[in-house]
Amino acid sequence: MASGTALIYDEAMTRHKLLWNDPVCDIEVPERLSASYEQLQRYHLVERCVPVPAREGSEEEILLVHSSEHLEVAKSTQTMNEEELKRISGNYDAFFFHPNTYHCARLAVGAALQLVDSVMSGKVCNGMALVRPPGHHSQRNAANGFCLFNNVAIAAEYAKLKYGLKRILIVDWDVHHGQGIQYIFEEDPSVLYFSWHRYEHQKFWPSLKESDYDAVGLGKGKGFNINLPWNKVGMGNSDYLAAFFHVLLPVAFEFDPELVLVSSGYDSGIGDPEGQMNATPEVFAHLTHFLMHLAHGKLCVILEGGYHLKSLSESVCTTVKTLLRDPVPQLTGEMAPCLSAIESIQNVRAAHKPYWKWLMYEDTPFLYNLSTKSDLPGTADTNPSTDDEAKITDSKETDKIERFLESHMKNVIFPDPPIKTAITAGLKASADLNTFPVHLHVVEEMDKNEVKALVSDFHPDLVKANKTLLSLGSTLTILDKILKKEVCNGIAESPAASASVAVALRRSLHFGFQRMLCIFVGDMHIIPNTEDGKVLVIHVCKNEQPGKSSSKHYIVLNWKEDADRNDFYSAVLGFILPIAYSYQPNLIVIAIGPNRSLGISGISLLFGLLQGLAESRILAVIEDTDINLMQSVAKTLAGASMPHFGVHVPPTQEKVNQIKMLRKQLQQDWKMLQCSVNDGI
Ligand code: Q9C
Ligand code: ZN
Repeated sequence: MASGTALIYDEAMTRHKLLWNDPVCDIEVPERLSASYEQLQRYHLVERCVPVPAREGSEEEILLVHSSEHLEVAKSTQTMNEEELKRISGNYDAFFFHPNTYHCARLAVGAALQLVDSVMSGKVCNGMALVRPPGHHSQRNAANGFCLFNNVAIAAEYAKLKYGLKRILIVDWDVHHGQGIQYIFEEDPSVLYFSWHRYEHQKFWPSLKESDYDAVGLGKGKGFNINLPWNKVGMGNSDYLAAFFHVLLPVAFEFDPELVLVSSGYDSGIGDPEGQMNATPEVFAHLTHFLMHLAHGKLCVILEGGYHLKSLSESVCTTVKTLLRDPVPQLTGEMAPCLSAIESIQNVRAAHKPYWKWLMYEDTPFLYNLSTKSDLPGTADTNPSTDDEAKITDSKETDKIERFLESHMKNVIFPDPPIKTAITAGLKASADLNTFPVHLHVVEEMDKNEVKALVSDFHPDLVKANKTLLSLGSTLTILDKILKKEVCNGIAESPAASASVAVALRRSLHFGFQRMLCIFVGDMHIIPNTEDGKVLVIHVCKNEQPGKSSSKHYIVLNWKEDADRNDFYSAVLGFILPIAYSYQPNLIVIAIGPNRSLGISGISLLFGLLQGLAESRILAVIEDTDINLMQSVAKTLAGASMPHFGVHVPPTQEKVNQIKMLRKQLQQDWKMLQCSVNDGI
């Protein structure tokens, strides 16, 4: 299984620039590329990546997407003088030619293809290409919106042709609609295109009817074009996460792509003069982390827009850091999507209900009367986001944003990469992890008397149960490594998981942790904790727990998964992750007990996705000794490879209803659960 992250950068792509005055185009500057690369150098990320050279895309490759007329026009600009360049640029909406433009655009195409080749050949697992000019607006026969050739669309066609791929996902998180990509794949069910974009009821460029949520694709391609229009500016971290939880990720898991391409524009980040959004650089780490769980981790990130140099380059860095599997930085501020975002999410879910099984039983009606519809254009500065960062944004004051980012990023990028996993020697041997090319930290079990001394502080009653006491050894040693930040995460075996967890929680509380998320999978007698609010319990169990129903800090999720029915992903994405992100834990404990109701792939997915939280601090306590389970959890936590999470099947109507009811009951407390405005707001 491939590991490693490719980085493609060629200084030659800075040689395309605007030669005359044009206030529309003057933000697309060469420094976008050089500043991003320099920031990667400063964080010592360049040296951790596999350098891959760019190359010129061939004419044949460009013709996979574009007309020969378009290619010839582009080619002819190489020898033009400034006057001719200016005249021909005027034929397009927001584009400028320079004598070097054609060469740079061919390098941008070739860089994207080199990245696809590096990932598909197994040379690396994922990677990023820093390219100019960008691509997603360009069309078969036209340059548009700073784009000449559609780098990402060509990469998708190339991957289909050269590697015979049948399913490619394109995620376009640029703040503009990549209408070029939409047009190219509109009728193609083998390419699923997702784009969110500033829309403001069609007031925002490119102001197209077909950028709205009801453009779902054409003919055989129906359902494979997903537009999520933002009708207000100021969208922030929680709005973007809600879009992933409630729209993109469930569809993407059902689609099961073989390769994921990102049209990676950072004009959707804070400070950008075009986007006027509020998302901070860390959010891109989370978005990247989620996408790494698809297509066995085969992820190609290709630069599009991004015009605030500081915001752009910091976001590029959080993306690359995540591709390299460093811990994902914690988000700050209240986690709750704004009303306008929820309305957009509800509408796109309603539009796609006919095409995706996961939505089949959801009753999400269209909202015809949007609360934001009456907004006058230009009053856009009112900030709908509830993020506490929101206050910072004032579109004009980019210096202020620069200073904000300067101090903000100091708290975000922490110097102790990469993820290290603690296990005991016995576990390492029994799960056959010896040939495991990752950072395993083998620990000695704690001495029995030491355990006794520790436990008597917290749970004197447990000291009497000698057998239980013995089993706490590995849990406590591993927890201590996590608390002392010697490792990120770890796996403990314990024949008495729930007792081990109770002790671990008390110890972590004592250590100063304020919010601990504790997920129990299987039949376990959960020892109740007294410190309400500091522990959030989610119990995933086969059978109803008599006398227990869900409350704010104790959530019961009855879930029965047969061996051949992998439907837990819908509960993870639509329920557990939103709650976990609302809570923002600083430690996660996952206990796997007997008679568990989930398959190995469901459990691994849980571990994988929750790693985005609590700076990846996860303690796994596993009661049964299923070697395959141990191995899979160890691999997921240590990030050796992206395990295959199995083929995902849509949930039954019964399960959908169950989640819907829980969502209704809990969304007041856990706001990231909201995906429609009718139920309960
Ligand atoms: N009044 C990318 O981010 N704005 N392109 C045109 C016309 C063009 C953005 C405004 C913005 C293009 C790749
Ligand atoms: Zn853009």
